[in-house]
Amino acid sequence: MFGFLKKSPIESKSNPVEDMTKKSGWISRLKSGLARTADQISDLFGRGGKIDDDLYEELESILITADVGMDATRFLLAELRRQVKAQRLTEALELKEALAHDLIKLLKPLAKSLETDLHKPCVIMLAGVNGAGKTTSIGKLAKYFQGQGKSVLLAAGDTFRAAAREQLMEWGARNNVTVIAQQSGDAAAVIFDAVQAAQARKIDIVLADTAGRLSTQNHLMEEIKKVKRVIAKALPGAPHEVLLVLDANTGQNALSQVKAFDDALAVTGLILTKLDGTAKGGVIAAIAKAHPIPVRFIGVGEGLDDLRPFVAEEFVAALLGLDE
Ligand SMILES: Nc1nc2c(ncn2[C@@H]2O[C@H](COP(=O)(O)OP(=O)(O)OP(=O)(O)O)[C@@H](O)[C@H]2O)c(=O)[nH]1
Ligand SMILES: [Mg+2]
Repeated sequence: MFGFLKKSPIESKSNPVEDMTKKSGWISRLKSGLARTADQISDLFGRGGKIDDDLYEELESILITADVGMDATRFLLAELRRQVKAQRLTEALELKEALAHDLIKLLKPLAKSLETDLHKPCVIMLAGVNGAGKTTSIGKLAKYFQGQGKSVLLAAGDTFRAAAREQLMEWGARNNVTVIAQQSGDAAAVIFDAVQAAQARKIDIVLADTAGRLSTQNHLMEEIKKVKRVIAKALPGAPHEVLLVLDANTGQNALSQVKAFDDALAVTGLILTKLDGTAKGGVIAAIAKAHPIPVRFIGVGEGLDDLRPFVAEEFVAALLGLDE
């Protein structure tokens, strides 16, 4: 019934046996990350029975607890009631199936993959609050793009802490890619140099790290806007992608981060990290409803392979605990 899980694009080139192992590892991590929500859904619908007001009410509270948020929850419930009426559904399990379809419909528009072939170098800038997973995601993205046969260069644009530069250098060494860094200097200057170096060396992709900041820190938001303007001076049209990195554990707060960073930087894509932890995952639905921006990648761990493109069907299956 729910056999809609698709093959992820990253696996298209390699060995099929290896792919199956990697894929099942990925799915099981995602599933265990979202298990809290999936367990509640399974408990609710596992009882079977008929569709009634209690079922709707319990579903509403599960969705809100799962960080789906009031707006998206109300929207989903209204959609479900409409379908139940139109299709004359009566069984709880039919409601679960309708929920899966509605969630996929809501999330599918966010599953747009990042196109890096249109520009050379394609300059990708990462932003987000402190500790969201920017630097770690850059490490994983370097591996991901190299896996597609692309050359990558990293820009150590977090110039606030020496440790941040070293952290990026380490990811660079692990992936065997060049990291452009300066002992001192500002973020804009470092990334400007990196873009020029990438042009000179005919590199395909530049990944630019930036320091974590809260959207309420006005001077830091001004600083990152300047970083973006300076990148455009090094290469007109760049940055080609502004990725906002969100920690899935921040729940509804992620939505305010999306709004604030989008206002400041015109964010073109999101990365949702730490879906392997205690995250409830529903915030993607809240974002899809209130402020839709493509979710380019999701992260389910600290390892190099723990980042993949967002696939709506795969995500919904994990969130609702559906069988493949
Ligand atoms: N479990 C888990 N941990 C992650 C994931 N992504 C990042 N982390 C961890 O989160 C912590 C912060 O990650 P960083 O990449 O340093 O975050 P950052 O956004 O660069 O942080 P600042 O530069 O301080 O703003 C590290 O301990 C990472 O290993 C993920 O998908 N899952
Ligand atoms: Mg960092």
